[in-house]
Amino acid sequence: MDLLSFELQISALWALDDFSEENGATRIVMGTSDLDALSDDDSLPVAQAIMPKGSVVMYLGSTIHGGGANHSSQPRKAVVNTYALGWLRQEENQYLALSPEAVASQSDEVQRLLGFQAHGPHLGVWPDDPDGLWFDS
Ligand SMILES: O=C(O)CCC(=O)C(=O)O
Repeated sequence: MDLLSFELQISALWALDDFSEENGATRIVMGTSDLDALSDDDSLPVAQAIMPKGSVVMYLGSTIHGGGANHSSQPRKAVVNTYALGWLRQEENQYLALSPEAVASQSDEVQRLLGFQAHGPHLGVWPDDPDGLWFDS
């Protein structure tokens, strides 16, 4: 499967205040997945998450979105939970369940599936790579 043929991220944005046009409720460009398409087509519909406090709007990581201008006199508060594939862990803690030798005997692909990989330079890294099992993703 091509790495970019599936979604890597999904976000849930919870409104802690009423979201309105005036206070810049979240705007989502419908049907977008890349900026090139947007620059070629400025007629794509933009939805605005006008919703009461306590509501949630969810969007895929590939969807172009952002906060609107807040023309009210109050801040517009929200909590955003973003679930990104690179941050997920498996249910079983394979780091403790498997010995380093058992992991080392597996292919690189299986080691990655077991969670022995880093997500970028800062997430899931182990300083100094003491057993040689960690590598760049
Ligand atoms: O301010 C907003 O409503 C959008 C926030 C946003 O785009 C984000 O946190 O990813």
